[in-house]
Amino acid sequence: MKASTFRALQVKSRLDTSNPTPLYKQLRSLIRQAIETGAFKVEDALPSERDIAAELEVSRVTVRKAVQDLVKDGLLVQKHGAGTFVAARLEQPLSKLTSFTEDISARGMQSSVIWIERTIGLATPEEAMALNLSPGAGVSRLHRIRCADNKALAIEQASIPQIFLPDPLAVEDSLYRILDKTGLRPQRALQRLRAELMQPEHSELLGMPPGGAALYIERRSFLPDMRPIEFTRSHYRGDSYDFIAELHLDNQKRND
Ligand code: 16G
Repeated sequence: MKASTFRALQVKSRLDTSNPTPLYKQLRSLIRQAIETGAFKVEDALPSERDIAAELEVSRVTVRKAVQDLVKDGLLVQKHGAGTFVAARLEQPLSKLTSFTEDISARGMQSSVIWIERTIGLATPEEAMALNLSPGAGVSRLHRIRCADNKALAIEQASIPQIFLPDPLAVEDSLYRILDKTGLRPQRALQRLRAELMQPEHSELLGMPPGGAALYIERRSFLPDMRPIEFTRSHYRGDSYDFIAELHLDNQKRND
């Protein structure tokens, strides 16, 4: 990307010195908009700080502060010696029942796990309800940070009936790999998504500023005989992950 891209987007004329909002914040939101609307493409290199400052007739400090904030928010990445780039977003089709490990490796990236907890406990009322267990039944709990190429993307808390996963320590990286091995791979899942603000304890674990956008996802998955096998609650960084749903016109309408 050249500094002239900023001209094409009329960034300079949209910066308003009479506005009480500091210039770096105005510039930050204009760059954010350009990324979110696709005007700045994923993995595009940003022009140098000096070129942007010259093009927009603002100080280099203004450009630096705007860029640094967007790096902190995960929209831009700085590669040592190479410059600043628009960060890649990961896309997951909502209709495929895949695992995190599979999703990430399908994109040519390396997935990894930072374990917070792997324990056995008695089902809470919420877990018992979600997993169709009697109160007090045993559950294996996996609490972990999920990373792609060492960048923390989500915090995940999975509960699996203990009868299906007697030893949570058996899961070294992929839960679905272990379930596959024991013939217990889920076949169907229900997912509920909602937007949330990143909670302070999560933002710290994901290395992003508190109060940023996050996506909460709950997955309940089932074995072919409909017994629930998994109840997982995930908090994804809102700035790095897109969930894509493919929609079809229903047959009734198609025949109208
Ligand atoms: C995904 C699933 C999660 C599942 C995990 C298994 C979503 C929102 N969640 O993260 O429910 O437990 O994959 O991944 O997609 P693994 O086999 O890599 O542990």
